[in-house]
Amino acid sequence: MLAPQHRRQLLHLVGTMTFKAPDYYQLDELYSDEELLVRSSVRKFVEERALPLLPACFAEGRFPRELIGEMAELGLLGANLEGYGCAGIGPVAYGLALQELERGDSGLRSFVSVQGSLGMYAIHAHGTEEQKSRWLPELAEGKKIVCFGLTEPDFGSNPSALQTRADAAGDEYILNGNKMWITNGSIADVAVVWAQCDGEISGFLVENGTPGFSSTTQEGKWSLRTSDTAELHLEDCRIPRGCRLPKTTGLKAPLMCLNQARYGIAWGAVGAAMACYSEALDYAGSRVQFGSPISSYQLVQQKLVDMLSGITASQLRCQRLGRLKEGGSVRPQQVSLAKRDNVAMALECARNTRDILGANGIMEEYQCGRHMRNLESVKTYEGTHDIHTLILGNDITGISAFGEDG
Ligand code: TGC
Ligand code: FAD
Repeated sequence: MLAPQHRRQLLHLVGTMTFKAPDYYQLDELYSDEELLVRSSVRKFVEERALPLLPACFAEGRFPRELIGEMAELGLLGANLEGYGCAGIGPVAYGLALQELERGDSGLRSFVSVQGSLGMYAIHAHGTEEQKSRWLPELAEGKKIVCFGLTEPDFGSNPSALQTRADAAGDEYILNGNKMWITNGSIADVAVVWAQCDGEISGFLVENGTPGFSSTTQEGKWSLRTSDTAELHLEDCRIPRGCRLPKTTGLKAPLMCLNQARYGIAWGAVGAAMACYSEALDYAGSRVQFGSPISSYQLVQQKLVDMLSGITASQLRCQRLGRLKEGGSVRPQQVSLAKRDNVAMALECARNTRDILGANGIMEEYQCGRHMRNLESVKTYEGTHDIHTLILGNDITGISAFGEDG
């Protein structure tokens, strides 16, 4: 249920929207007023506040930090969590919000996914009352930023064998290891770090500024350029015992967080696809070649129809997944199918749009190239496309094809 202060903020924001999203199967009829309100307010925010900034941020390789406050006011940080100043919206409203953010840019959605679904969720689900009260309100207000350090240089798809260690020493833990590809890594006030401890994977809250803890921004990305990505270094980093997330014993704890973020990505990808489809449809209707708009040619129509068909299938998948999540019966493998297929669909839409735009498709002033480059990262993170194929293969055959460690 949407908290009253967030509802007031959303109503204030809703106005005339210029973007008309494809809704071929009239899914809007299936959303509640509250879900539609969340969607339209985030749509307006993206249109008026984010999209004017995002192309330049992408060109500069800069995360638009100035948008954090407004996203917090909209209740977008930890939006689907209950209490501690979080908005407490339902899974479908949350999905629609992420869809709109990623219509702007995958980097913007990434920030919100990591802050809420990975970092805040980890503390909310696995933390003590003291850890929750200390961190969650300020994280929801955007006054503090969190990152989630699971991946390491040598352990990406297979985090079960990660090497970072936490060794107990009196009333402290000593952490040693390196994390890589960490979203929000160099701007975070606190990192959720996953480490081997007493023979199990466990989560630890490491504050920025702790001696022995540092980060290095990963420069040179041609994808997700509006998102901060960093390496984390832990060198004899001592933290109080109370910084361990007590309910984390085993890989299941971080995987539970990934589930939340993968769910959001499934919706987000639809937003990126919508942005591309809309650009392709507009362009094809106005670009004249051989005496007619290119939208009048069968081959171009086929591409447009393929995009609409993919978007519609993904919208239906999200809708159903959201209702299952609302009812508490969604399975991780169902989330995997949606993350895998919706991202592949969005990437295909971005590539088709680039093609329909001809030479213009490679220009920064059009969105499809930025979305296409971003979606290459989205395809890889939170479990690669192929890892989700193996998760599903395992589910339907009962046979794990991950290899020796799987
Ligand atoms: P496995 O034996 O299958 O599972 C271990 C335990 O965990 C349970 N489990 C899950 N629980 C909740 N959600 C899920 N999705 C779960 N998947 C498995 C499982 O039931 C078991 O529980 P129990 O009680 O029996 O102990 O573990 P495995 O070692 O065989 O690993 C399986 C595998 C390969 C699927 C897993 O390691 C995996 O998902 N790998 C991909 C790694 C990944 O996704 N990394 C993401 C890093 S974070 C990130 O990318 C953020 S980008 C965000 C942004 O910027 O937007
Ligand atoms: P690898 O695991 O080395 O995989 C390489 C290739 O091998 C892939 O194609 C993969 O599908 C394939 N492969 C691997 N195993 C198998 C197998 N058993 N069978 C068949 N094929 C296989 N991580 C975090 O912890 N926190 C973050 O905030 C975060 N943010 C990220 C942001 C960005 C921009 C990017 C690009 C990544 C981020 N990641 C983050 C890391 C991300 O989760 C990993 O990149 C991802 O899990 C894949 O790991 P890897 O890159 O090491 O690839």
